[in-house]
Amino acid sequence: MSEDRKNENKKTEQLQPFVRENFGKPLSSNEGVKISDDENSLNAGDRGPTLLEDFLMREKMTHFDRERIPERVVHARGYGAHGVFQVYESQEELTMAHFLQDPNVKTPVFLRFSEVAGSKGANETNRDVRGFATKFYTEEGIFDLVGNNIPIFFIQDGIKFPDLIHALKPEPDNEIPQGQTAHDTFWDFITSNQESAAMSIWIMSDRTIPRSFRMIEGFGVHTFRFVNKHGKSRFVKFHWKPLLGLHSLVWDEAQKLGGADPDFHRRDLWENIEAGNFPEWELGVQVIEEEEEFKFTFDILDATKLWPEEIVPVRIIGKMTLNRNVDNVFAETEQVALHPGNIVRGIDFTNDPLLQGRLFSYTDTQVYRVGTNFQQLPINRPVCPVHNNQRDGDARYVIDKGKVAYHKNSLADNTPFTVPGTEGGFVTYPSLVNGYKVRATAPSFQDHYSQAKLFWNSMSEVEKHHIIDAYSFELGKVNSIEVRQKLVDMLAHIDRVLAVRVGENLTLQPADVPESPVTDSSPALSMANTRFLPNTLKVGVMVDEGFKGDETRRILEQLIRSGLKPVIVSVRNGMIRDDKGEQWTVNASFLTGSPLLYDGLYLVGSDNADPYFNNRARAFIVESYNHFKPIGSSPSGEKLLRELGVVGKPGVIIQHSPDSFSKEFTEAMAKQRFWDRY
Ligand code: HDE
Repeated sequence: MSEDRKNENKKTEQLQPFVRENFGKPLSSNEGVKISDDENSLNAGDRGPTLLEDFLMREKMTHFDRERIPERVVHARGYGAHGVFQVYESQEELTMAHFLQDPNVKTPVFLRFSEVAGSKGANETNRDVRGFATKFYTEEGIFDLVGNNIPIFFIQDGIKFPDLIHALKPEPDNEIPQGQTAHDTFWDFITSNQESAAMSIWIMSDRTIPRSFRMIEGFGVHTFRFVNKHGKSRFVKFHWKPLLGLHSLVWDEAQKLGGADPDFHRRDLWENIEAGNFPEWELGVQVIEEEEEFKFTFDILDATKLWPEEIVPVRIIGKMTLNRNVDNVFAETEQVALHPGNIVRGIDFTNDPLLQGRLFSYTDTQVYRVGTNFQQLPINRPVCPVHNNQRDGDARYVIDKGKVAYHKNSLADNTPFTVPGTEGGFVTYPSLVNGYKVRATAPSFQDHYSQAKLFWNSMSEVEKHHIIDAYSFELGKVNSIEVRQKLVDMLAHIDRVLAVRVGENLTLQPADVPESPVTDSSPALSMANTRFLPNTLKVGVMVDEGFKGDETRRILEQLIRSGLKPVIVSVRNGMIRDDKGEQWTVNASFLTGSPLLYDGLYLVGSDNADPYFNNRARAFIVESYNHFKPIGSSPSGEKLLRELGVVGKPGVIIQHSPDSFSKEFTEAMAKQRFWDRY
């Protein structure tokens, strides 16, 4: 086996001793005693009381009673998968990080996506920032890039994080609403902390209602450092760009999906990895030279600011592929302990005050939530050797040999020994720090509206419309008129038109305040400029008894070849016959399926479709049409589309010849939404 292959398999192999296969094995207690009866407690007589000596029942119950660990305070709802990362070419000019040197090295990764606000059981399609947290198991230790799908953050100093989260979470008196920002305390916090202005407009954009985890961007958010082997440091920001492009749901769809499939995102990720459609992201870096730190109109250490790609280009340096689902969600996804403080040689921190706050919080939370020895759990263990003098603590797994557990010693030749920086030891970059001890925000952190305006200027008309609707929805759910007014006034600092349009929906006038003078835009921020592909999009194919089998098969084969995933939908689950009497498997009935679950519909129908079929197909089409999705139809279904008055509308494609239909329909699916329908 080649060296690279060994490297790639290391994490998988390392997990193997911990993976227990229970299938076909005898039942035993945790102490290894084989169990003869697991359905009856030990009772005094078959109608008598249970005996305290029933050690098997007591073991089962005490373990069950402790099955939950505290959920994460934030990002509780999450889902993860394993994969690999590979750099395209050596980055030694920039960094000595081992995993960024050799394009042949495949570094194992674990990626956990999450929602910030919702608790562990929340709907997955709520409007929310998504966590995008990657653990790299490098040869020189663990590097965690614990980011979000939005490049900036709400606040500038970590000390405000508990306040933000208290305002964001369900209100404590009635614990309403779950996993949502549309309530008084959240918007009270935003409007009382104007540094959140730019983040507020990002979260009102379509980015917070993604179509799929596979179609979101990831950002490290903070400014880190890259340090090369000559000790030269540069400022760096990390980006993840999805190869499937950046795509979102529409708001009405996202809300309804909460009911149709609360597990929409995890199901999508799980199913695609199981089917071998491995999601991929390219890693990009923006780099600023040390000497250029003060060259920009924004402070590069302020986490409420991004570095526009048009000013500081993103260099693509490698690719991550997710290729394996977990074996057990609790053991892996729930127990994974990510921490922005986990860095390796070649990467270092900056004085970004938000990052500094995070460096304390994450280990603290892991020790409380998972336990002192959380780093020894299989999902958290590095792939390289670990030797030190830390000992004991609850649930210690590793058995350290020998009597010496201290540095410096002579009894064990002073081992484990320290490693100088020149030989691979971690050495902190010696950045200069001087100043008075103060509790203060830098004056260069005070501009809160320029980048909010930049984002607004960069949006397409459709995106602007969605942002106005989103603010109007959220504020409409806020009871306090004062808070509503404060938000409309905050928007007036960003853009007058935005403030007036939101204000109109709430019968409020924006205050007369100075508007940001920024006229620039950053095309890279608009989702309209992403890539559009048909790959892995789902087509609901509605068929009724006696449908044209040969023609449908030919079309579906062409759709599948172009990457689409047909789902056969019909009146009932099980099987259905075509016009030749051949049996087809039905994947979903009108009852178990939903137009919300498909990216487009193809109405095959049949020449003699029954009234119930037509009735349900009509409802599916109306819903998909209202969500701007492509709709295709065979000649048998055309009559129904005519009745609905949608023939000739954008993205509605009637089949004249099977081949040209497949091509046209695939193109429409790749486009995904037809905003010009109304
Ligand atoms: Fe976090 N954050 N955070 N955060 N965060 C946690 O750590 C915290 C911040 C992010 O999939 C917690 O293990 C503070 C920014 C992700 O397991 C906790 C501050 C960004 C995840 C915590 C921030 C994030 C977390 C909860 C302000 C984007 C989920 C449980 C200084 C760059 C990781 C845990 C996973 C999780 C604290 C700000 C992203 C409580 C104090 C900025 C993706 O430690």
